Amino acid sequence: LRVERLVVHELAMPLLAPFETSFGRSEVRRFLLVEAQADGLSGWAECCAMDAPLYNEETVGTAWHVIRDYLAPLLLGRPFEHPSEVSGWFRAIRRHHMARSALESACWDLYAQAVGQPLYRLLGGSKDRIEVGVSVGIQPTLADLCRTVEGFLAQGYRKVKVKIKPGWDVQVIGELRRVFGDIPLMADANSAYTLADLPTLQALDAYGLMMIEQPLAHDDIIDHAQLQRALRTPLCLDESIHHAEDARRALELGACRIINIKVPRVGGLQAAKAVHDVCRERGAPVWCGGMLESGVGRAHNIAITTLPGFTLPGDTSASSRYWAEDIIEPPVVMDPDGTIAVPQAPGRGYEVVPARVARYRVRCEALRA
Ligand code: OSB
Ligand code: MG
Repeated sequence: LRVERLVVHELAMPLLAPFETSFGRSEVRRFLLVEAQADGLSGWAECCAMDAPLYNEETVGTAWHVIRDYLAPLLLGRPFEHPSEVSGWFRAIRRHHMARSALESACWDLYAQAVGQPLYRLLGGSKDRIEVGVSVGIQPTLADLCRTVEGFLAQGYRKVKVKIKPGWDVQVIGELRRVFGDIPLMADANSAYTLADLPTLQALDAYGLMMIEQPLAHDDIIDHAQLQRALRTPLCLDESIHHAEDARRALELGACRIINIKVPRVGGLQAAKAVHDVCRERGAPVWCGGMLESGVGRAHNIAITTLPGFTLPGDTSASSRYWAEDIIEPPVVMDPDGTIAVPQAPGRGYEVVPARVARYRVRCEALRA
């Protein structure tokens, strides 16, 4: 296969409800879709970089630039036997993992369609259903939070992750435990704390959380190792892990016991498999994180979650948790038992609806070799 044409679409889709984390608040999700065309087929993937460089250093604008001016020229017209080759073509480019991931993941989808296999099977996955949870943003009040969590629990989500920040932490977790008892509960701080907050983080230890995600700096694994030694609750790293070597070092140092794998954060599906393998060799569970993706990114997240080391429910919630109308058909649906059925059709398994892409599109460019 060789990608003959690469179409980059920029979309702006309104979220059903604003999503607030310790680094900011989103009401409209701006993101890129890439469409890799070859032999009459289109492979699709999503670039989940956000408006502003607050989660990581990438933005919609940097991703557009790096895809258009650096990555697409390395991809277009070059033949591959298997999509596992593609990430190597981008090796000379430093970082920009979300931009790289979009192109690489689109090649996996394209290849899966060309060989008539579902993407998940091509990746070596075997589950036919995946377990999922929901990530709940910071809410205006505790009562709002409880109402929101109650609604998600009623739908069947198997894990509740709440965003925390200084001043919205111990009291919040305490209230959720008081109201909902022993539910599968975790907290994600998106790097809002330092070791000076040890007393607060130790106070969370009393609540039997499944894990605390990325409490300390985005570029740290040393302080996280010190914190992990002071807590019973497992730490999970998100922002700090960019590739399989980061995962190996973090686990060997004791900086965490669990890793959140986001395909785009680590640079693509091949890289995500490598992080998964490192964790599995060391007996560390992984789960699939999310970045408020449209159905396209969600389809890739479902596929990677079928690998055997993904033993904890991920953040891949149903389309209806984010969107009035997703851009794929069928939408991603969660069954009342908190699982999503893995599609068995060739490729990503969800059709992209062109009229809906067009409705939310704000910029588009077709690139050729
Ligand atoms: O840290 O996992 C995170 C959303 C945007 C940026 C970072 C994160 C998140 C989420 C939402 O937690 C996960 C999702 O529902 O897609
Ligand atoms: Mg996180």
